[in-house]
Amino acid sequence: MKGVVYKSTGSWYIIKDEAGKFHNARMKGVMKIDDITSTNPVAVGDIVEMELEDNSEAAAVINEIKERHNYINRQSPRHKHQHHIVAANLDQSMMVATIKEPRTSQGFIDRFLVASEMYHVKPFIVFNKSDLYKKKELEKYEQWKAMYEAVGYKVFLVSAEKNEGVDDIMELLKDKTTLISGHSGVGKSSLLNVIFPKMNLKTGDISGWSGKGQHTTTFAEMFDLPFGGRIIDTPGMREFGLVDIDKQELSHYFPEMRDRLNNCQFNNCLHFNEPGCAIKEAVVNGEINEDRYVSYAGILDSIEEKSY
Ligand SMILES: Nc1nc2c(ncn2[C@@H]2O[C@H](COP(=O)(O)OP(=O)(O)OP(=O)(O)O)[C@@H](O)[C@H]2O)c(=O)[nH]1
Ligand SMILES: [Mg+2]
Ligand SMILES: [Zn+2]
Repeated sequence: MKGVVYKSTGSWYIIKDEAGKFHNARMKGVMKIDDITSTNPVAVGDIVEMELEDNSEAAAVINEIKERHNYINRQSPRHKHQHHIVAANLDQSMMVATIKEPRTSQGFIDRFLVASEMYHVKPFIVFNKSDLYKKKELEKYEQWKAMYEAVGYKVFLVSAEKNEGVDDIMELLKDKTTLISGHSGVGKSSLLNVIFPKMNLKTGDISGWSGKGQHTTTFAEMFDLPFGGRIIDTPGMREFGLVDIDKQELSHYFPEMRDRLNNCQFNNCLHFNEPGCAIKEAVVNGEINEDRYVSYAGILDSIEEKSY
């Protein structure tokens, strides 16, 4: 019987079958998986083949994972050399960021954008908690909006608290499978509760939330949207460690660099110290935003060269 994984705790799963019925499932003891270094072989969004156990209606065993159309992978927070598949079979990804309580760094946003580009998932960015923004934060928002829109990413300003600006996002979510990501406490679950009040997701309460990233959502979970489409809520992440990336390919995942790569003098240019570099020239001319270049350089520096 075929089904789609809606929730994964790492040891058991909730799967919706083709008739729309939900089953609790676990993995068959020994299952051959191609990516043995992953901390979670089955991820939310995966299409699986399962077998009902002992004619029981509710319990199933997963015995096959269908090939993924795409997925987003990150470094496991606990094991640096292992991967963690955030979700599979996505149409787009929504980065929820905040400029206040807490402030999301540009480095974090850019890493997430790179990961989305790498795995062919179309990202957009939502700045939440606009009700808390004063002049300084609104200026920062305008600056970021201009910078990201120039590169081709959609940017939105919303308040889940005041239910402001959310309609535009709903339009974008319709009939798509969307992954939501961002630091803990930025209001991912709160936003989903505004989009679909019946979800009634648990959100962190202000008094208990210290700003240190006490996670309220603990497992990734997918929901069907009433107006069509599916959305995946995820636990907040502190960092987004990229995996499976070479220094050489990084600039391909910055759209503003991708378009200019062919103009560099050397075809293995890392756009760092090389002469005749079209990317650095574009930064100097103001055609590439300097802050984006700084992000690029930071990520480049963090990529360990594979030793063969
Ligand atoms: N002022 C303000 N507070 C908000 C807004 N959206 C969410 N919050 C508050 O921010 C806190 C965290 O919200 P959550 O929705 O639990 O955040 P989350 O991103 O789901 O967090 P994790 O599940 O831990 O990853 C809660 O206290 C919310 O009430 C907003 O638009 N404005
Ligand atoms: Mg949450
Ligand atoms: Zn170059």
